[in-house]
Formats: sequence, C-alpha cells, structure tokens
Amino acid sequence: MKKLLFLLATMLATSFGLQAQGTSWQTATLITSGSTKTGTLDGSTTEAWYKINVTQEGKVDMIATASGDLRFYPYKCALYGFKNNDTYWLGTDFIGNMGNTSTADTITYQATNVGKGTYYVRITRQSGSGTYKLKYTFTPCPLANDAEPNDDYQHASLLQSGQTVECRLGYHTSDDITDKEDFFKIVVPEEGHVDMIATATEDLRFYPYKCALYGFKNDDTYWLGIDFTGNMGNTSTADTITYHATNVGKGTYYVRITRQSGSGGYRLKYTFTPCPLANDAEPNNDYQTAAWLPSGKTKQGRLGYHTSDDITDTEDWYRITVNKPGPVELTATATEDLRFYPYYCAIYGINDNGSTYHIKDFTGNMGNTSTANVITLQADEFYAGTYYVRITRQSGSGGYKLTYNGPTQTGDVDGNHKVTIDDAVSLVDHLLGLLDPSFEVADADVDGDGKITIGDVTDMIDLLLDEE
Ligand SMILES: [Ca+2]
Ligand SMILES: [Ca+2]
Ligand SMILES: [Ca+2]
Ligand SMILES: [Ca+2]
Repeated sequence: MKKLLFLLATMLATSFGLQAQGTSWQTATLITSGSTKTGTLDGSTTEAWYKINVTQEGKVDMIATASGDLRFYPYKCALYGFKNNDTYWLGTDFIGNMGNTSTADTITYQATNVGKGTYYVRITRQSGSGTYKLKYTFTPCPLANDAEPNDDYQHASLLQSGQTVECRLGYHTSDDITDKEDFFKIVVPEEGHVDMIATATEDLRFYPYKCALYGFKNDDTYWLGIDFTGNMGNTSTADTITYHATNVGKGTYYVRITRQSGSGGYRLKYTFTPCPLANDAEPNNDYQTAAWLPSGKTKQGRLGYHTSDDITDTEDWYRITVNKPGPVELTATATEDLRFYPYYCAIYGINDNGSTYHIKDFTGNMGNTSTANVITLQADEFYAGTYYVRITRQSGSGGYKLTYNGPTQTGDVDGNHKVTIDDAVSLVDHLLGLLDPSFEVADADVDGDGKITIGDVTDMIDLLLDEE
C-alpha cells in the first residue's frame, strides 16, 4: 500500500512537472539559477542528475533537503565538469548537515571559482526513500570581466592612463581551464613615470614576482627588470600589488598580472605622469644633430629614459655660437634622480676634417666627481666660432635645464658669416653705421637655424635699435 501511494505520488509529481530528474549525466535535467527542483530517490532510483549552464564567472550554491527517511550520501553528491566527451569530478563534494558524513538529510555545495560551461550535478541516496528539493543559485563575480582570451601579450587589451579596469582571475571553466594571468598593454607617448595598482576581491591573490611590465624588441617582449610589489612585501601572495617606474620612455609596453591562488575580481589602474620639463629634440646624440642653444637662453631637456625597444637616452648635444671673443658660461641642473657625469660633459670645437676636439669639461656640484645634479662650465675667453656642448647622464632619469651665456651676439648667429634677410643692403648699411653692431637675434630666429625672415626691413631696423 505504501509503495502504491508512493508510486501514485511519483506519477502525480511527474504529471505536474514537479519531478524531472535524470538518472545519468546524459539524461540530466536543466536547472536554472534561482529555481528549485523536486525529485524522488528510493531503492530503485538511487541517484539523480541535473545540469547547469554557467555563462560567466561566479559562485555556485546548491542545497538539497530530503523528506521522509530519505538520506543523502554527501561523499557521492558533487558537481562535475565536462571535457574529452565525459564528465570529471571537480574536486569538491556536497557537505552534509552533520558534517561531511556519509548520511544527511540536508546537503549543501558551494564553489566560488566557477567559470563558463555546462556542469553536471549528482545527488545520491544513502538510505531510505522520499522526495527532495534541490535549489541552485548562481552569483556572478561583482566585478566585470576582462576580454578573454588574454593570456599572452598578443591578446593584450589597451589600458589608458587614468583608467581603472575591472577584471577576473582564477575561475575554472567546465572544460578544465583556469584563468591564471591577464595581459594588458599601454602606449607611452613621451618620457615619464608609470604607476599601476591592482586590488583583488574575494580570495584572489596575486603573485607579485610574476606581475611585471615588459618592453618589446626583436619581435618579442622582454622583462624590464622591475616586478610589481605586493602589499605584504615582495612575497609570493598579495591582494594588492603596485608598480612604479620613473624612467619610462616612448613605446608600447605589456603588463602581466598573474594569479597566485584563489579566484575573484580585481581592479587595475594605470597612471602615466610625463616628465614636467619639456623634451629636447631627439635624436641629438652627436654634434651633427645638436640643436642650437642661443646665448642668454635656457633650454629644457630629458635624459635617462628607457624606451620600450631598449634604448636609453644617455647624452644630448647642443650647438652654441660665440660671435666675438669673450667669456662663456654654461649651467645644467637636473631634476628627479637624474645625475650628470661631469667628466663626460664638455665643450668641443670642430677640426677641419669634421672631428671634434675637447676644450673644457664641466665641473660637478659635488666637485669633479662622477655624479652631480648641477654642472657648470666657465671660461674667461673664447674665440669667436661655433662650439658644441655635450651633456652626459651618469645615472637616473629626469628633466634638466641648460643655460648658456656668451658674448653678445651679432646677426651672424651661427658663425657662418651669413645673414638672411629680404633687403640685405639696408641691413648692412645699418650695421656698418653702428659702433657695436649687435642684437639678440634669438627672438627672431625661431627655429634656431641661424636664419631669419622678415618682410619689412623697417621692422628689422626697429628690432636692432631696440636691442642696442
Ligand atoms: Ca581574466
Ligand atoms: Ca586571462
Ligand atoms: Ca635628451
Ligand atoms: Ca639624446
């Protein structure tokens, strides 16, 4: 009689759609998040199978409660992934309400690292018979996902300075793939500082030793020599990691964020801070490419920055013009941790064959040592001519200011005995009429090529008279 009633109840449940349980993973019934399924287990049906479709990373919670004398067997109640055309145990069983014992009337399951895919749920009877309810809840990771796949630099997505992106790591898909690292890239437009901070949620922990910035040369990435630092020191696990580099030059860099353990979301912020001083016109690493430094002017430059393709700017050249014999003075002042190498900072002349000859070194502010953040060069008497100034870095990176003061200039600013104007006769007449024909041409020669262009000679004469 009892068995008949039970059969009747089963038939009724089936006809009302209350019972829908598969008996193998192949016949598993779909259960959606937030819903509850009812089924029956007894001596003839000892296990039930359900399946869930997980479309993003998050937590899976399940609870099954038995009625009557039905008892579950927690050790054989579990979630299964699917790969190679078969299910596989994910490593975690349900837990019985009396602990992880062999019999329970309530069993629960929680997994916090569930990635995308279809999973299979197995509910197993230990003894007795009766109906049960199975409830499934999926809770997505509260942070948005990064664009996967991104497990190599070729698939890195672009980060903008000032931007914070949300990402996920450590989730394990049904087909057995754990997201262990994410790559991003940044495009650095000029010299400056790069700062990054990544903060993990839940139990996700980073591996600072394997979180780093990479440059790019010879068609591949290379480690720049600095890792992220973890908030627990440079240990192997951290929920907050930071990166700071002060010598970053132009180029595209790759950022690698590596998980050490756990799963969760994380926020990654990238900030680029340009060097506060203006850049000099590169390349200028020899006298042939030196830019003109007018007398009485201060120019700004940068040294010591390292580009993504592995080039460090170690020296800058400038051209000065001494238009009549007199004293020459040069001063360079570095910012940040940039240090000059006074022994290799000097003024040079040019031989007839085009080679340079050394005239005088700068002196460092700590004496004639190998490192200085202020260097000066003073000479009482220089012959008229064109000279070249070499500024060499000893260590560090930063901006600097370079000032040149020489004898008062004439119109022949580059010492080639040519002045370009529209009406040369008027100007020469004017110059010849002066006791000391001189003016500061730097204001008119905007590009420093030693030539000036004026449309009206009258304006030029006004300029000359103003400057006297
Ligand atoms: Ca990811
Ligand atoms: Ca990834
Ligand atoms: Ca430079
Ligand atoms: Ca340079």
